[in-house]
Amino acid sequence: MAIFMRKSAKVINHLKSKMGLVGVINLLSPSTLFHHQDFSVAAPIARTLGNPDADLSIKATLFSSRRFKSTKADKHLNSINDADDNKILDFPGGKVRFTPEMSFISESPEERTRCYRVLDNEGQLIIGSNVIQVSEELAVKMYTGMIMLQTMDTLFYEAQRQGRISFYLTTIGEEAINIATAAALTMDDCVFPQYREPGVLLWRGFTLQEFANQCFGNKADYGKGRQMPIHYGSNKHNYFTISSTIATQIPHAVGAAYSLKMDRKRACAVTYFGDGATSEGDFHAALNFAAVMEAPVIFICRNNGWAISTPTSDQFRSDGVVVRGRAYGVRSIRVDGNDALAMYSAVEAAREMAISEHRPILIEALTYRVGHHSTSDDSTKYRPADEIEWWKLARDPVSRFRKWIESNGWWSSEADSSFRSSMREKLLHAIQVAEKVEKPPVADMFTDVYDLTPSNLHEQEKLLKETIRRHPQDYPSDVPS
Ligand SMILES: Cc1ncc(C[n+]2csc(CCOP(=O)(O)OP(=O)(O)O)c2C)c(N)n1
Ligand SMILES: [Mg+2]
Repeated sequence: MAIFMRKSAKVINHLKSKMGLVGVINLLSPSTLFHHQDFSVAAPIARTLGNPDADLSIKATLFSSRRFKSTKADKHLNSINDADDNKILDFPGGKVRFTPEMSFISESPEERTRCYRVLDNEGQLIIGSNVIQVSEELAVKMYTGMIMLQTMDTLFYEAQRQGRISFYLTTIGEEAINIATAAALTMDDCVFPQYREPGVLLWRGFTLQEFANQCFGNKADYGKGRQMPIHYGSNKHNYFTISSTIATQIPHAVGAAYSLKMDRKRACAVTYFGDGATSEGDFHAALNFAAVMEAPVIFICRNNGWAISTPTSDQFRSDGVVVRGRAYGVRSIRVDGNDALAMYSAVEAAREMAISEHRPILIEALTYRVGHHSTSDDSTKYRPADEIEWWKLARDPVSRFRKWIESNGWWSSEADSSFRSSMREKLLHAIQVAEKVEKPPVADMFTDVYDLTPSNLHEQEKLLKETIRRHPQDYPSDVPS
């Protein structure tokens, strides 16, 4: 910063009339400029220069020049003064050492990346663990959050089986990833979910009634019944609406993260996705984009072993997802996704790094999809029942966390059964209310995209209404026109 000020003092007066602020900023080394604290210095200088759009032009200039910065790989080589062209290739992307050895990089590491966990199978804290302290109040809130999620899964799943809602998809086995990651974030962090993360929205305060309204697609649903059940979204909770099209949310999160950085917010974007989503081009583009633009985004991959009926062995040949981070220059960690305390600690640390260091972080959470993919699937057709049973019983994240809070004296069997039954009652009530609320009118299907509805949509609306009139038996009678 001292260099910045000295350079500025000498050159600013000279350049003031000729180039304006943009020119001055571009002369400076990007590494000096892009630390968080540097913005506060650059802005007043710009104002002194009499630039009315100072804040705006600084932001635009700072972030656009950053694109051309080279990678930081091998700092040691960069510090070597010896310009021996026979030993080192001074490549535009950074210096590279020559070698006479013809050595291919192995396709697999000698040891698979280890998995960070802090609670053992019996819910005991592993001695020497690197863990972030959790208070009794937060731990109990996390546990009860997981119970609420289980209750939602049980009752909505039953409602689908009874034909009361058209579709559902559970998070069974992935409760810890849902709740513990949400607990480590703040409301200013923008969430870009896939579809198996309703627990994040639940943690943020979306009510049981709001969940039920969406699943029943009634008039109170924010999407006006235009999406299938479980496609939640809430502006108020900074939770972007779910899109079933796999992986589309991942680049969106990077763009949002970049915007948060430009606005100098102390917040990050967080995106969730499954192992299957990593086969989409969007995943790769997003990681690369985030690394180059140094966007404060946390990528949380729920590697649950399956993408509907496709096992991970048919999905990728790398050591899972965590190793992709290094390929793109993204710091990464593999975590036991069934250990709520480890997930909480990893996300809290990731958030701090993402925001204060302006960098993306990739977290691969190893877990298992205990339920069927959705109510349209029967997973016993393609995977052994004992595999499901083992994960359901021996590796259940909720009972592991319960053992830990009970061993701390923070929870009891009595508290457990009374909480579960009161949750069940509240949700049953919400379901009954949601079911009775009127459906949105058919006309709503054709609004909210265009400012002025185009003629082809008018035609489609007319045609649909005529068809309903001619074939009333094929359409629900409780939907107003
Ligand atoms: C672009 C796209 N391709 C295919 C599908 C069909 N599809 C829906 S879910 C899914 C599996 C996704 O698996 P994963 O990302 O591992 O998430 P999980 O369901 O295991 O949580 C597929 C292939 C889709 N919705 N979108
Ligand atoms: Mg999966």
